[in-house]
Amino acid sequence: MASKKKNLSSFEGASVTDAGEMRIGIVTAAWNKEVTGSLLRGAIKTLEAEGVDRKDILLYEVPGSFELPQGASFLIESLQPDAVICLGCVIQGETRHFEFISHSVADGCMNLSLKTNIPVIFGVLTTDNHEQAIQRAGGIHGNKGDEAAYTAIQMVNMKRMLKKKKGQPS
Ligand code: RBF
Repeated sequence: MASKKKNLSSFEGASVTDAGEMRIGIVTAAWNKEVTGSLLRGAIKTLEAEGVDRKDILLYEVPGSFELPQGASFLIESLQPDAVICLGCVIQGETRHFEFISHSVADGCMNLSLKTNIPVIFGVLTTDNHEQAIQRAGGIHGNKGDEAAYTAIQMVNMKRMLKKKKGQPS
């Protein structure tokens, strides 16, 4: 369960600066669109509120969560954004697809981010049922799309700060 401290959409202590200079890609899975659409609206709203220009938010859709890492990879290769947010919703069903898909997407996002050194943010809900997903996409547990957007900005910020520091005498 998301505690208030862990819930970044209500985390005011985050040192978020300079988002006006950022280009952020968002790849959204079409599966469970009611949920992923809410995640997407939350992410866009947060990026804009933090100063990212609407034209610098690059929106793309893939069929399902399994395709998110490859969609993010295509986006990075073609458009070189500062970060990519992957949004999806995988709901536990009767089959083991849930685990295969969830693990593949998590590993895919991590591997891509380490390979490219571009933050690839894991904004994928993995829930037992539809109701739990709704509550994390603008319901009582906040909106994980907002959190993914804050995370993207914070990671780009960190990369830029360290890059600047590298050029300075210690
Ligand atoms: N994609 C999702 O984003 N969320 C799901 O809950 C989901 N469940 C799936 C269940 C089954 C049995 C299958 C075959 C696919 C599912 N997918 C789901 C789609 C998957 O991410 C991918 O788009 C397809 O498997 C095609 O590669």
